[in-house]
Amino acid sequence: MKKILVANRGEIALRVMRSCKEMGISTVAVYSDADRNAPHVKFADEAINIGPPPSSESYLLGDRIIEEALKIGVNGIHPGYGFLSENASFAEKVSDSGMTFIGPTPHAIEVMGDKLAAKEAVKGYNIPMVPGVDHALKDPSEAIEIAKEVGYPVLIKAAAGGGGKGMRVVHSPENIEEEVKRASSEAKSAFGDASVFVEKYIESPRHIEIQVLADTHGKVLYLFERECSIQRRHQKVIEEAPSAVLTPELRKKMGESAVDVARACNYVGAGTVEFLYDQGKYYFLEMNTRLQVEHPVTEMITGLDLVKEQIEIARGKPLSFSQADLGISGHAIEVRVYAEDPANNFLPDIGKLSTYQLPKGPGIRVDDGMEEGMQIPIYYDPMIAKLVVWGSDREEAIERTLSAIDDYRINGVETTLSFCRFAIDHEAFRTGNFDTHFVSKYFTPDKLNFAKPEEEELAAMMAGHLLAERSLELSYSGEPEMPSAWRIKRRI
Ligand code: MV4
Repeated sequence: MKKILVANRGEIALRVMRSCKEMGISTVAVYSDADRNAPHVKFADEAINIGPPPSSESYLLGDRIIEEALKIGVNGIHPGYGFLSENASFAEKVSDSGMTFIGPTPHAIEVMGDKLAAKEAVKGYNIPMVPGVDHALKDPSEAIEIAKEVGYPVLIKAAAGGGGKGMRVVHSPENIEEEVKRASSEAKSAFGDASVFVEKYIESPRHIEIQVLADTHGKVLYLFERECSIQRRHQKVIEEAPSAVLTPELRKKMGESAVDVARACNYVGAGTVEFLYDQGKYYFLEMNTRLQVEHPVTEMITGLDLVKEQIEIARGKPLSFSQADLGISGHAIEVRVYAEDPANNFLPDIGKLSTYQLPKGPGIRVDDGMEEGMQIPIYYDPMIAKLVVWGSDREEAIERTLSAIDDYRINGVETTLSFCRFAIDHEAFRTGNFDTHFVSKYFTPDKLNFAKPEEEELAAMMAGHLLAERSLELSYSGEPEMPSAWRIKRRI
């Protein structure tokens, strides 16, 4: 593979191309009209315009991308995440056209894309699963029987589901048939597949996922876990590795379960196996057959470059290390910086990055796809950057992350940085005692009104100064906004 096309945009396109460059592989970017001047286009050796701004007319046009790739002698296509990354038919067409799809086989994508097919595939492996059924409900009344067996509350899930769509929690038999019908029709319209099933609802779980790597020679390894419980409406906000709750024994067991899941679908490449964790127990949820947004925390604690590994695997090379060679070094935290206003229900904020200055310092890595002066396109995911921080232990990683957030300068749009600061500085996060309900449990917009210690000091000094002036009965005609110094809102 000498020339790789990255069928994506933004930070992940850049991330993938950086590894290609390091490996001496030439890079091809694709871009929509909205991304004409985007950093990923400037970074690439070649770039191809693939259409108008909407994804459905550009980044999702698999056939068009393949056609353009063939014209310029591309050998491999990396899909990044989102867009075409978990599209089995795209993966197949790439291979059929004689190029290499840098990812798993269409079969693995297909099996893991359907939660019931995934459950079926892992059956022979003794992998812990949430109590429930392993087949689509034939009739809504079936749910009553299952719920009786596993006990309420239960969760109705769509087989083709993702991002919480088609999911409903049910607490009693009265409305269960109604909810099954609703979930089913929601699933039908969202995924074109009305199949739903029922599981025991785990009320306060943590979301822990395991990174795996599998080569084409039958070697499958686990690269430990990522803790992803801090999320808002199924959108992850903060991820870390390792998890504060796993013991070495449980880590090994979950890792081996993840390897089994990968084996069950003959997985090849980098993948992630998602588990729910609750009180020392874990349950297999699903497998994501792509490189994930939060992969850098795994890179930081293992010292590996996952994109490099993906490419070497796609070339047919055997993995150059084994399980015993892998270990966890230190602790890594990722915060996602979105152009969203946490004070206003996380409404996407559009605008120009009038100031955009990165934090610096030991252990700090920023993966981004934007630069100062750039208008954030409204057509795509509003993620500006991922701030990834490494420390020798969890405390150091936390302190470094807080400093980095404070040093990040973004003007022109509201961002989720202030929200991330709130979360990381929260007692529940610091002690590691949290679950997937962290945000709804603890966050309200008033929590964003905080100041750095030096600002509080400054405010106190100004206050003292004002009082002194007043007591001397000097006519104070200061700026009307002075009193707000007591409630400085961090503008980051
Ligand atoms: C669950 C669950 C509780 N019990 N399954 C959410 C999306 C999909 N990937 C699976 N999800 C869940 N499945 C059972 N049996 C709770 C969730 C869930 C969740 C999981 C991980 C991270 C965040 C979440 C937020 C809400 C619900």
